[in-house]
Amino acid sequence: MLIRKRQGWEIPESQATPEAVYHDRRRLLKAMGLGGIGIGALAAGLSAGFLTGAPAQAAAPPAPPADPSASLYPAKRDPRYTLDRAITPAAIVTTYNNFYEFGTEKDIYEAAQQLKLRPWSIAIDGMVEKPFTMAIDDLLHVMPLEERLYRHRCVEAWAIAVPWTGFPLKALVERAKPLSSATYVRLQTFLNPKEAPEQNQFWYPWPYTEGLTMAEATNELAFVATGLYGKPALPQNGAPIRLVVPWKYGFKSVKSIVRITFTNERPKTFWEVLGPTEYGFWANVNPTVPHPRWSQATERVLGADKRVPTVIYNGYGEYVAGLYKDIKGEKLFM
Ligand SMILES: Nc1nc2c(c(=O)[nH]1)N[C@H]1C(S)=C(S)[C@@H](COP(=O)(O)O)O[C@H]1N2
Ligand SMILES: [Mo]
Repeated sequence: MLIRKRQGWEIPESQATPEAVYHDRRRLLKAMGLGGIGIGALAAGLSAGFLTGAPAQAAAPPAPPADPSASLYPAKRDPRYTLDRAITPAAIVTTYNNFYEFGTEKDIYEAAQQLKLRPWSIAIDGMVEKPFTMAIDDLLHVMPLEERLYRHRCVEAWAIAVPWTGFPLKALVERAKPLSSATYVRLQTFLNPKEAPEQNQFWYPWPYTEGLTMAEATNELAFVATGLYGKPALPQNGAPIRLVVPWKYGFKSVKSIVRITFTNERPKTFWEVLGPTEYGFWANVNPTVPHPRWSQATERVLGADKRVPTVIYNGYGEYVAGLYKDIKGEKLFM
């Protein structure tokens, strides 16, 4: 966001393929590998496979390990959360991403496949009765999984609408048993430069860190996503577990979380450290408060080829406006 030079929201129309592509992504990838034999490889691949008598399948890439949580999806949709727009095609949401650990452009989805999703565990620590660590699959089995349709508004003024699967952050906070003295929760992404090459760039304050007040974290809208489009999440979208806080700019929705810390100090967040005059702790969506370098009045709806007016709290004011009514002297909208 800070260092981008071109308009990354210009998504080529060719990427706007139907949702079915996502639903069959693994099979598609496999088919593409096999397709190499059928098409291009009639030149190259034949020598490797056919001429030596090896089966054609030998040229296919190894299938990714089956996701152990796959049977939990799809979860029942929670009808309380409705959209004012169409769900964005999955092919866009899974190929147009911000995930700086894998690069600063929008096309990191291939690089992100290096992220190993198992084993994965989440540490709960800080001001809690008793710190603990939990394996993702154990957590998934005790949390109340549901599907919610949420709008997402990036600070860069593009927007998507996504069917997330996950559970309310509040359920995890309750399980963590924070002390009454805890006033903030800090959420951190993994740190592994071997899998995430951009984490070798020392000028970034890795690991990516975000934070919420306890009141925000226990608001019913604050969601922890473990899947999308009725399937386990993919690495590029922050698998296996990410935050989704749809009334705030997208950078608050920290991906691929490994640690959740309860504290009485306001967390210093990744983007706030990098650009304190442009990105703050609160980052609530507000069309009337421009970013120092661009307007926030409208947003580009990916896949719909149009701009629409941005709405305060991204349209979720009825849930969250009350959180801020008594807060004075804070930059709530950056
Ligand atoms: N760890 C981590 N989390 C992150 C980011 C990131 O670069 N690293 N980018 C954020 C930003 S700016 C946005 S808009 C959303 C994008 O989520 P999506 O790619 O799943 O749409 O992830 C957020 N979470
Ligand atoms: Mo963003």
